[in-house]
Formats: sequence, C-alpha cells, structure tokens
Amino acid sequence: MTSDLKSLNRTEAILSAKEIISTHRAIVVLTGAGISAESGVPTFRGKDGYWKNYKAEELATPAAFESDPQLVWEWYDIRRRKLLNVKPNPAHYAIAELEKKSDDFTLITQNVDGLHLIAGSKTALEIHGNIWRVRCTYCGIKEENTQTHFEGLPRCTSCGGLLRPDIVWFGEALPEEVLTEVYNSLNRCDVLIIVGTSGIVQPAASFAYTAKNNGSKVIEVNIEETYLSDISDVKVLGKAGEVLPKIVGGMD
Ligand code: BV8
Ligand code: ZN
Repeated sequence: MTSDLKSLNRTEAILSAKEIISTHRAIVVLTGAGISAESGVPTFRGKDGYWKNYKAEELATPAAFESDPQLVWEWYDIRRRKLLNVKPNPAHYAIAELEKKSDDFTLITQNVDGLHLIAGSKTALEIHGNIWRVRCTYCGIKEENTQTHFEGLPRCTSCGGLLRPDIVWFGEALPEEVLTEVYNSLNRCDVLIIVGTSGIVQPAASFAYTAKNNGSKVIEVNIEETYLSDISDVKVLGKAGEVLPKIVGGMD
C-alpha cells in the first residue's frame, strides 16, 4: 500500500492526504523552515539559506554567544528586522483552519518566527523557542521583546543581566515541558503531517519515527525528497502554500 501511495501524482497525493486526514481523529502537524519560505523567510539549508549566508551553524550555539554576544545579537537583529515585513502565508492559515476543524489537534513547529501564532494557530508547540522572546542569562526571567536595531547588548530590566534570545541553540536541550507535550501527542496520533522540513535536525526529525511506531499514518509536504520521505505514507510534492489549502480546503 505504501509504495502504491508513493507513486501518486500531485493531485492523487492531495486527494489521498485529504482522505487520510478526514477519516482519522488525532492529528499532529510538524513544521520546519519550509513552511515560512513563501512568506519570504530564508530556510536554513536552502540555496539562499541562513546557514549559507551567515554561517548560522556557528552562530546558533551557546559557545558563539559566550565568545561574541554582540555578533550573535546582530544576527538575530537582522532576522528580526526581516520578520517585521513578513506575514503568514496560505500554508500557515491552512494549518490554523485544520486545527479549527479537528477535535484532537497538535501543532509542533521548529520555527522561531512566530508566524503560526500570527496566523491563528492556538496550540503551536514552539520546540526551538521564539525569536520575539528573550531570557535573562542571570536571573532567568523570560519576556516578550519586539525590539530591533539594538544599540549595544540588551540588559535585563530587573537584574541588569545580559539578555539572550529565548531560542534553543545547537547543543542545548529542548524545554522539558514542551517535549512532554510533543511526545504525548506523537504517541497517540493517528496522522502526522510533516511540512517543510529537511529532517536533519534532531530530535525533531525523530518525531516522525515516534509517530510511525505508534501506527500513525505519515503525510509529507515538501518541494523535494527529504530524509523523512521514506517513512511517509503519502508524499505531496509541492509548495506548502499551494498544496496545504487544497488538502485542508473543502473538508467539513
Ligand atoms: C540537542 C533555533 C541534546 C536556532 C534550531 C549528529 C547527529 C544527530 C544529531 C546531532 C549531531 N550533532 C549534533 C546533533 C544534535 C543537533 C542536530 O540535530 N544537529 C544537526 C545539524 C545534525 N541538535 C541539537 O543540538 C538540538 N539539541 O540535541 O540537545 C541535549 C540533550 C540534553 C542536554 C544537552 C543537549 C537542538 C536543535 C535546535 C537547534 N535550533 N533553531 C535559530 O533559528 O536561530 S534548528 C533550525 O533548524 C531551525 O529551527 C529550523 O527550523 C530547524 C530545522 O531545519 P528545517 O526546519 O528542516 O529547515 P531546512 O532549511 O533544513 O529545510 C527546509 C525544508 O523546507 C527543506 O526540506 C526544503 O525542501 C523545504 N521547503 C523549502 N521551501 C518550501 C519547502 N517545503 C514546502 N514548501 C516550500 N515552499
Ligand atoms: Zn535578570
């Protein structure tokens, strides 16, 4: 059955995805940078991705922040400024729509851009944090912070400690409480829909296997083959902003 499903053309794949989603109850969606690509947010490993232009893999680490907090904050400031003119795209809205139509729905996102929340998603588990939140490196206070064009290093208003982006960097553990919710949803879901992720970063990439092992159907939406394509039951090759509204649309 799986191999048959794989060789579907896009329309057949969309119909098959619709069929699976409308006949199964507990739905989990996992998104990566690809879902924000059509909003104009660079992906990480794409041709114009962050990893290419800013040596991001050296910046999104505690060591980088330790040795040059100014450089790391400049990189996040650049990303924040870009996000000021960025809006959710039809893919984000389709997922918010799917949540409204489902009575058992969880959204897990690797993205830190906050676009799912702006598009109206209620249950977005932001496993890598959020670029618009900061955390004090001294007293641990977390707060929303929409500042851009930073002058020097941002300081905590209550203790004067150095603020850092409240984002999970490479080598840092994902927040325990979020991971608990993630695994609760994956261990009982009937369908996992993976959108716009290369399946490289762990532990997010392993979530697909957790769902599969519990007997869940796996649907992948991406513009190309990824490391997760082999375990997907249905692979919808196409831009998320184009195919997701078709998959979710017309479902009552
Ligand atoms: C941890 C915040 C342990 C930063 C991010 C070797 C093997 C295995 C694992 C490791 C290893 N070495 C190190 C590790 C662990 C490491 C890891 O996975 N490294 C990778 C690079 C191998 N992971 C970690 O360090 C994690 N922590 O393991 O902790 C631990 C435990 C206890 C105690 C201490 C430590 C933390 C990982 C979190 C890193 N932070 N983000 C920031 O944003 O500034 S990850 C970063 O990558 C983003 O969050 C991004 O979302 C995420 C994943 O990338 P993707 O979303 O997949 O993006 P990518 O560009 O790769 O792909 C985009 C996809 O979209 C492509 O497939 C493309 O085809 C598709 N696409 C493009 N356009 C569209 C589209 N699809 C549809 N429509 C379109 N229009
Ligand atoms: Zn503080």
